[in-house]
Amino acid sequence: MPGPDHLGWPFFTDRHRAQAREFASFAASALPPLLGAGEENLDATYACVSRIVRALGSAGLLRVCVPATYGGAGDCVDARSLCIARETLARASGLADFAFAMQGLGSVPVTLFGSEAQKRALLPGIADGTRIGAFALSEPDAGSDVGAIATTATRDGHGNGWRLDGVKTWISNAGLADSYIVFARTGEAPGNRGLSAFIVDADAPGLDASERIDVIAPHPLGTLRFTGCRVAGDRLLGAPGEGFKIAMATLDLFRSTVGAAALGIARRAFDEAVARARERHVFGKALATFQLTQAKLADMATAIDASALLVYRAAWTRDVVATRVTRESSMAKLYATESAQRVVDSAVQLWGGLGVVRGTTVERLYREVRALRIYEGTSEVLQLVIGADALRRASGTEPA
Ligand code: COS
Repeated sequence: MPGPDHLGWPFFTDRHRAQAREFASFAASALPPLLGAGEENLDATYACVSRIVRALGSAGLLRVCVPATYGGAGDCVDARSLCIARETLARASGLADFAFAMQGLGSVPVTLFGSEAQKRALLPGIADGTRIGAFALSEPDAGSDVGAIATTATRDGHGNGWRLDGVKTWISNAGLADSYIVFARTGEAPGNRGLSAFIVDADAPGLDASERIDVIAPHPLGTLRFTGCRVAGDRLLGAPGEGFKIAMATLDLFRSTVGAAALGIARRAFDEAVARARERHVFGKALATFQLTQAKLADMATAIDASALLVYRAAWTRDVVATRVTRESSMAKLYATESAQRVVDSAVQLWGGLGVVRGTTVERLYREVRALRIYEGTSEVLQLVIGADALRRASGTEPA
């Protein structure tokens, strides 16, 4: 896999370029034997993700998810490193990207808001791949509308513990994770302001994580049911009522990385399209010689570069300027995922009938890219966020 040219852009340091090489080398040599029949059935998919997490951990590649003090790589979690990792892994395998991403999403709330004891308990295992993480925000009636969360956390009357009741769904790594970051209503105020976050161990009494959801690009996904689930008082993350802020700050970081995964998928689709256009002959000449093909490739290449600019602008801004990047990460995810969908669709079109045959790479990419426009903020929610920000800026009331 050739090194992407964009690593020469001024957003990156030599450390990022070295990381990109490490992830590319893992994707090229260690990953293929781990994938096996990962899509054959859900048991195989779950087993495959476990294998990938352990291997990423053993190779030291999960260290970028965690600060150095707790077994990680840098002083703090670096958005550009996460984006490079996801771009590189997604280019090779959606499942590998997923396995990596969840280690970050399932631990960054602790990195950003956890107590020293919580960080020491959770983060080293995330960094070495011996502990699998998960992030449980969505519910059957609360996905985009976080303020509608109905899962409750009430004081359990025993010491300072809590009792969780409710249902979380669309939870990646449900049934596989060792612990979940769970958002629940503690009721300090209505809506967004009455939520709190908890670290809940997989074996907590009253937690059922057995229900799986089978999606078009299989990955470990399921529903969590909490019935009088006991959580100790020291598992509250941050302060009561801070849950919405914790969720949004985590998503500010991870939305750029979803854009990066989309970028990796788009790059792979582009490679496949170019290869097909050069090999395939129609009307007596290579598909690549037709101007219509070249126009398609031009649109794909331009969309890829524009996505890369938005993704790494957001990541660089978070790392270097260190401001809130709600707007930048929303733009990066919105643009990169929407355009990756079009790039993959064009690649399928260039592959013709073979493009929809189960088992071809572009067919897999077509299934893998779709969910990215939905999870961690639908395209429509991101449009709302960007639009509201634009209006605030115009009226001079933008957030600090
Ligand atoms: N970091 C820190 N604080 C943040 C924040 C962030 N990124 N985003 C919002 N906040 C704070 C705000 O500053 C505000 O605090 P004050 O009330 O003290 O001013 C508070 O949180 C509420 O913010 P806001 O008014 O912007 O929230 P909205 O109710 O308008 O947010 C949307 C609505 C739709 C934007 C939000 O619920 C959202 O992003 N939903 C999508 C969630 C999602 O991605 N779901 C997918 C499942 S996760 S896999």
